[in-house]
Amino acid sequence: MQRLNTYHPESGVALIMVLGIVAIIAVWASTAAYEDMISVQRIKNIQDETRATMASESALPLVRIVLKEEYLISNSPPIDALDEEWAQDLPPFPIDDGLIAVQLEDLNRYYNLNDLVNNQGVVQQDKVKEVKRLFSLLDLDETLVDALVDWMDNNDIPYGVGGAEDSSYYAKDYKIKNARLDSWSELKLVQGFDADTLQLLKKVATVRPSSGNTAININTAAPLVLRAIFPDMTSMDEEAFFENRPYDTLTIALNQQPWRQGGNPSRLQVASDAFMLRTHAIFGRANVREEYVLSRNGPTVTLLSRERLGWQF
Ligand SMILES: [Ca+2]
Ligand SMILES: [Ca+2]
Repeated sequence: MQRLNTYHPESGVALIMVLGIVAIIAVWASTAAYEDMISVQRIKNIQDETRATMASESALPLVRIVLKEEYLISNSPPIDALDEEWAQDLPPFPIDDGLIAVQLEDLNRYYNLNDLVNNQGVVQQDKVKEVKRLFSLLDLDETLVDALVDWMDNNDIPYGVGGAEDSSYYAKDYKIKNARLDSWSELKLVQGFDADTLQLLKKVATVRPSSGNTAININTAAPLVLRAIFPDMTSMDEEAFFENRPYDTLTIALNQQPWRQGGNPSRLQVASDAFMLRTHAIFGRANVREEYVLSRNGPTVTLLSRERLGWQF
């Protein structure tokens, strides 16, 4: 009679090996499935990011057409004002299964901080006075302007009481620039310019290529900008001036305004020649925000710069 349950050590080893192999296969299978899932998600993310970038880019030709048309139908001489079509807020609109938001504003409403120095990198005292007034109107420390002047001016001599030349940046992993700003985000590198300062400043100032005397459009000028240029202009004067916008000519706008004394109107205009296009495209988990700076010369619109503000998955 054959005995049941006879112990065979070889079959025990075989069983352990089989169990081991099964376990390894199970781990491999779950890892492979996980990696497949990651790969699929990665491809999906890349697709979403590409579609978001393309959606952002598609706003550019559209805005070129709007700006060109606006110029062609405008008065002669042309004016740009806040009641015109290009200046209206648009709600975000869907494209396929994504969403794009577009905002267009002229940059001539803001004070160009690059005007603080001239094309040779020498400080312009009249502009420093204006920018300090702007800081003061915003309740910001006006000695910050000294550090900004030093960031841009071509010498190593600290300017004013808040001056900060290269020696102030020894602890940083970058050196002082001694040249004009290339972008708004560069301001973060300047001593004393924290996030709160930039947030306030963004309401009145911009950073763009400068001739040293960047034009400001009185028809779109942001609150406080004209008051920085005209020290005698009160908040009530500003309110009254804004109520009567748009103005067809500077002569009409400034005629018999008592506050025009003491200010320099040489850079004021009634039209704009630079625009900022902001886009925000959302596709799946891709979130693309970009800023395009455009210049307009007559009906010709040229892209000056493009900056990606960040995206996330
Ligand atoms: Ca200096
Ligand atoms: Ca300097």
